Amino acid sequence: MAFELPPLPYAEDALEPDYSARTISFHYGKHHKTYVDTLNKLVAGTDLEGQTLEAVIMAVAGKPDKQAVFNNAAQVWNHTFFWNSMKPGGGGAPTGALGDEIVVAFGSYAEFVEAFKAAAAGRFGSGWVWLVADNGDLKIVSTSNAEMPAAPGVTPLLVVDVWEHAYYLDYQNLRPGYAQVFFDKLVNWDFAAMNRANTK
Ligand code: MN3
Repeated sequence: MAFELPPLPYAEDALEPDYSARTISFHYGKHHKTYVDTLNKLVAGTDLEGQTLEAVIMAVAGKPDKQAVFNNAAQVWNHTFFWNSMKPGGGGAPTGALGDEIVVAFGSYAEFVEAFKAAAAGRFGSGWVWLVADNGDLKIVSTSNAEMPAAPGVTPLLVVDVWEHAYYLDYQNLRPGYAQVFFDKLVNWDFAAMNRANTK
């Protein structure tokens, strides 16, 4: 069975005005869809066909002759994770256990956001910035292009897409401003807290 573009967890205009329907129409409807379509073409007729997305990613990671498969499979996974990292009416400091952990790890929510913005600004070219649980410790990590945090004991909790296509229509070149709005208005802490709980 071919890979399918997962449904968006909200309507395309649900994050207006902070993340526009126009951006989502391209980012989800074109970019994310193209990764799915390309992946299906690349695995057709190979022993990867019919496997789960996660199994394909694990099977080809680190193999230079399978770089194109990895790039497209990882980008399918990363984008689905990104859509779930936002929600209508999101944003603001998290409450509960995850909120307490962020204060312990970063000093305050504001300091966490500043550190995340610095990681976003510091990612040269295209990539992703993640909040992860690293063997119990919360950390901010950034990855290049399609890469995801995959070290043993490292679990992604949420992600911000910092490819230009993720923010250029709404924020032009202002990547840190986009990251600020992500944490002020868009972030889905329920999703991050669920992912954190699953690591315990
Ligand atoms: Mn993207």
